[in-house]
Amino acid sequence: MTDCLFCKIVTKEIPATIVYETDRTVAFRDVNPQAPTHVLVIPKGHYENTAALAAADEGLADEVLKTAHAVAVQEGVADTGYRLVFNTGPQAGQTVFHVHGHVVGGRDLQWPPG
Ligand code: DGP
Repeated sequence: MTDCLFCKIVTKEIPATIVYETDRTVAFRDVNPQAPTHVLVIPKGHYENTAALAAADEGLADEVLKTAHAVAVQEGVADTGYRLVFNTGPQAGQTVFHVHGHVVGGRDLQWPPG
């Protein structure tokens, strides 16, 4: 999608700190981190939200999930604990409409979230 911010990170038109990549996914540091580890995991293809990702090609949602866990392992937060959050829709605070999972960890996290 031509004017999607995260599509431009995939094509490297916009710089980002990429920490992990597979054939169909990429993970990069959030520009406004909320915790010591705050990485966004996305499919390289454009899917607006979790509903679109769930309806995508077989295995893509699975690959996004596996990439998120691989990032947590790589960041050293898999054992201490981390949160994987997909804000979906305006009431959940989704601001970028290319589906992304936030991998957040490295500090105690409050529950319930705000
Ligand atoms: P959400 O509110 O769930 O749609 O989260 C969008 C996240 O995207 C937010 O935490 C900030 C991050 N973000 C926005 N623009 C950029 C950018 O240009 N680069 C990077 N690395 N992250 C961005």
